[in-house]
Amino acid sequence: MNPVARAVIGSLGVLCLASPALGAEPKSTVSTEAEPAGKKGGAGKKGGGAAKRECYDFADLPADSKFHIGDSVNAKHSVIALKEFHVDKKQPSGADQQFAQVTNTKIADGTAPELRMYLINAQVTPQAPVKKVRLNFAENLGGLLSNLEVNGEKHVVDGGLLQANGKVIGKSGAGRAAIVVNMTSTAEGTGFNRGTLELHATQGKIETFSIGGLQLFIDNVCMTK
Ligand SMILES: [Ca+2]
Repeated sequence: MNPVARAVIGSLGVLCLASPALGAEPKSTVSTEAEPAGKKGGAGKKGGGAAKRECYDFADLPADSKFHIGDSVNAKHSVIALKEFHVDKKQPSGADQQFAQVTNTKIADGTAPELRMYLINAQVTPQAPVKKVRLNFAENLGGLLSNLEVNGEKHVVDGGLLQANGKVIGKSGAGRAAIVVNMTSTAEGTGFNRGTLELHATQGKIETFSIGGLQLFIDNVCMTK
């Protein structure tokens, strides 16, 4: 675990919010897998230097678990800290009801459960800095306002996460990352736009990243060292 993650845990002291079973590393919850074949030519190799992708799918958290600003979640390969959402760069939302909740749904096109966020940010600190991040998201058309952060550089994204596609963000001392957003389906009858968000380090590595929204679902948070 890197010092940043340790500091987060130490300062919050709520590593295992849900149950002691969180430490049991249920197999269904996390996975470590090789990058898809063709990317590095090393799929399936173990310990041979091939890039490993580690994913978290929220399956070890009890349904309906609710988290608020200041809480943190042990996500096996990372720590997820719940942080204040900003409506613009200098203005926190200040809402009373901001929360994140484990819901038994798959609105983000992942596997139930997933994490629903309402006016809150999930800041992910990988155990060790990573080169690439990929996650599923679904954003509610009723309020297309999002926050993104890489290595401490925060951005407010208005009009849907697709607006951030192609941007490069991140404090240069730690590293910067290019944002790649692919929309996989539109709101057609559901009220949600769905897609994947990727971060590709262009300089240094990704030490922290955040995503949040007015009403945003995320799942399958995958990271490649
Ligand atoms: Ca899931």
